[in-house]
Amino acid sequence: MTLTEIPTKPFLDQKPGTSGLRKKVTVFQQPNYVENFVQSIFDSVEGRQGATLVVGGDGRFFNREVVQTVLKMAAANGFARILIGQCGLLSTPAASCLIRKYKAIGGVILSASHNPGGPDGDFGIKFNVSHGGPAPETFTDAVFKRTQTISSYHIHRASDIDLDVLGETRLGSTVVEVVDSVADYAELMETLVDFDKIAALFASGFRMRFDALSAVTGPYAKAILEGQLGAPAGTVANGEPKPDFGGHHPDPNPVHAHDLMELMLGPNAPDFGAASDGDGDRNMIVAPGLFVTPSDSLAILTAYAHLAPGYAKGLAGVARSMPTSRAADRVAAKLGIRAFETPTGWKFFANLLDAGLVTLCGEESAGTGSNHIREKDGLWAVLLWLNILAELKKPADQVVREHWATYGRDYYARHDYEEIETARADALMAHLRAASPSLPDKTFGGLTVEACDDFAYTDPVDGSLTPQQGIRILFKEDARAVFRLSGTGTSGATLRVYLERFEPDPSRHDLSREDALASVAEAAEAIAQITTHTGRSTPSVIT
Ligand code: G16
Repeated sequence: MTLTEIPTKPFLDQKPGTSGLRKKVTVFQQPNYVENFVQSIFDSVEGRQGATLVVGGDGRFFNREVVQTVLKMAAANGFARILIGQCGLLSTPAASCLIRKYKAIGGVILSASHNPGGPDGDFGIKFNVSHGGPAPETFTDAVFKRTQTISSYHIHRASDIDLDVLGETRLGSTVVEVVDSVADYAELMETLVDFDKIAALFASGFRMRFDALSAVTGPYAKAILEGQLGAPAGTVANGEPKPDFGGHHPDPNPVHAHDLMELMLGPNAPDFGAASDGDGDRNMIVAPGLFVTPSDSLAILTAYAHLAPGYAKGLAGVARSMPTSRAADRVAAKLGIRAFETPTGWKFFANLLDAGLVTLCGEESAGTGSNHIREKDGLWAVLLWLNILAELKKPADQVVREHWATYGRDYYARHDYEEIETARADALMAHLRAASPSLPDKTFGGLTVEACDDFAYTDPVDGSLTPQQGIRILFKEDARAVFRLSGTGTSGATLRVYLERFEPDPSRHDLSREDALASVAEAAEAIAQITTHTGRSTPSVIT
């Protein structure tokens, strides 16, 4: 084994997005590409000499190869100890859990989250810092700067580590420990939700389907739901992680988790349905006959979290990303706790969680989490739902309907226009920004604009300002349209249009989402001229 310094040169033409570097697999396969990015990360980690590092990925195509590279480079860069999930697997929440529990300086997580996998799919690398959450902008900026000047990287020339066998080996003076990917995470879950109550629920005949979409959550869901909680074998569908996710697009929404939707909306629906994404941080909840929007799920968890042991003392507050519906705010107001609206991106929750200002947080993009780690956590959300259902002893769809009856219903939909030309997407946003000041009091699609702005966020903890996070248009009819460009796509631009309308009247809680939101969609089109700008008359995906 030899320690080598390999000359290289700058390689990145664009700043990484909200969740690290995400590109096509073929881009990552270019000579030195992975090595350059990993070295740029390591060069930016202050205090890495002698520190512990967590490494793992979601098992997608190229995971195993990149894990070996990261291990050999971490050893050559002075880390004293590396914890790597068995078979190179760690869900994003499990990685966050390990970083915190073993006081690691951070973790390298290999994932492109909900993006498709396989040789023609996507790959990604992100760095989470010592609190277990995504690196803040200051760190990612430093990494990007480094990618512009990099001239060499360090690597141990050694044979591959056996990732399948638990235990310790050495790379030079660095200890590499292959750890059980599930055990520490499962132990943490047991401190938060009542496993006995959930086990009793399953023992009473309660049935669920958890669709892991052939991604990383399968082993976690099988071990916890079927293993520890006694759910019948087969409760977890598509539970084997596959490099191409078995052809699934591992984004837990009604479009991509269509098998689960069909089952839950059909005559033989079990009592509860759930799905998770590529790296296990997102979740989808489906009641029999009823898709629960992520925004409603956050609101319902906020209302009932105190029923689970980890939250029995009540919540400090709740945070949601700006495009997430305002359903959680209504619950916070009733509970008398604080509610925060942050830009899209989990990293914005970290300061609020660290400062103890919030206990729960969530996003319309199917992320829900709490102060137990610093990432969103798909399986945790499912377990908290199960705990609540076990306590309330009511069917899941009844819980949702009663919630609407109490707080009103926030009809919600997201229209995505994928892979549009970046210049056209930028032109649409520029048009909106320019038009914004003249919109108030004008009527579109029967709705009158009350106010509009380009969302800017001042972090209440460190005072930092994050401008231009999306155009919010508020209508006098208690409706809202939000426009922003995705930060996680890998080709062209994705325009997201978020439509929302509040309905307090319970006799109008059974409209279809299309009907309820028709006027908001019409107003959004009239204001933004989506068809003209994108050349598309319909969205690529509606969730
Ligand atoms: C990432 C962030 C999330 C954020 C999402 C937004 O999710 O971690 O906090 O909501 O991106 O995606 P977009 O910019 O495409 O709307 P993930 O699950 O991809 O890591």
